[in-house]
Amino acid sequence: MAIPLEQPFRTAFGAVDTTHSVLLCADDGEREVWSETTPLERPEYSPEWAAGTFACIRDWIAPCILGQEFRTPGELQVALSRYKGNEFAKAAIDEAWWLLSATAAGEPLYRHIGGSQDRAEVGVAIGIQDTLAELLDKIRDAMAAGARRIKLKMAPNWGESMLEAVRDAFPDVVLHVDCNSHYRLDDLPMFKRMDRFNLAMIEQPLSHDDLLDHAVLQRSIETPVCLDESITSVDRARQAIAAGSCKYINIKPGRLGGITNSLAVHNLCAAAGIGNWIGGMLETQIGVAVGAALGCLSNVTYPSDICRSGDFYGEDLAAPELDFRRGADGGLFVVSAATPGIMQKPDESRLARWTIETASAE
Ligand code: OSB
Ligand code: MG
Repeated sequence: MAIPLEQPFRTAFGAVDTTHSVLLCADDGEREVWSETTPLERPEYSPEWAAGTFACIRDWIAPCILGQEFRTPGELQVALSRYKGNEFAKAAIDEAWWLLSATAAGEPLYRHIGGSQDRAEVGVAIGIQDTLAELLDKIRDAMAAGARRIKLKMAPNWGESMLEAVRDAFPDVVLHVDCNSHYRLDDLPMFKRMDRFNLAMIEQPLSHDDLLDHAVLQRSIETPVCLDESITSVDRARQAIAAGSCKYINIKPGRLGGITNSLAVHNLCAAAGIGNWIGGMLETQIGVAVGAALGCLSNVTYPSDICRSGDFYGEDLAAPELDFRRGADGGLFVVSAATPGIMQKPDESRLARWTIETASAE
């Protein structure tokens, strides 16, 4: 699928104006579910990209699991482990397994995966803007709409002086930056200076596949480091914790190969005193609903990037919209306790309009 965004989303790796997403419709003979995985069009965030993810599912992963029985998520993981990497591709299958399992059990997804409450706190992520005035307006709007924290994309020319202006205007807002792996250890003096901004964390400052340089950085600064891109498996999370690479790990089910690994990383972090929150990849309301279910887990201690449809889309592929609460006790999604699995499904006409390529088991 290629789904147009209302406005381009600019980050250190470039501007995204269309979400490239793979939608999977899975059927266990009795029920049908839809899952979504959104690696982006180009391999700019991670080594995966949507057309490659689609081909990987079509040519390798689907043939290896179709028609077989997987009674536990662990059995499915064993089958998927035959192929290396390609976590976004595996995520579509693993999420479908969990949605079928939740639907068969008659349980909402958040409860089926062990969520401790039916709500998930959220913040807003704001991309690189043309001017500081536009950025300050967007922060003001996001706070007024109930955001519990603000995340700003950071890049060369959109760094310390941008943060200086934001902190002048909003001294007390809970704030963090996301560097999308742009910097290197040579930039250590800048990260040391950034302690003065009292940021809640710095997300993925160094290389997308690094753990060790992040450990050096975390030892040298006060501000917590949060890893995103680097945490592509349960083993990588364990190694990051052991090395002291971060104080937070953001959980993205796509990047981690699905819900099974997301739960394992969550539990490892809870045991180690590492905070979690749920990341976003410009998903439609299907992916957002899965993120919101994960956002109900007990070790999600910081507001998540779970976006409202209108944050990025003029028209969303999927409906209904999740239930967002504003106001003093707001800034959170209340997930549906009434529907087994998740409520969200693609709209047929939008599905037809935005589909690039399809493949089916028959
Ligand atoms: O690094 O978290 C990221 C979007 C696309 C790719 C990578 C990232 C993002 C976001 C989106 O930051 C934030 C959101 O969904 O609210
Ligand atoms: Mg990130």
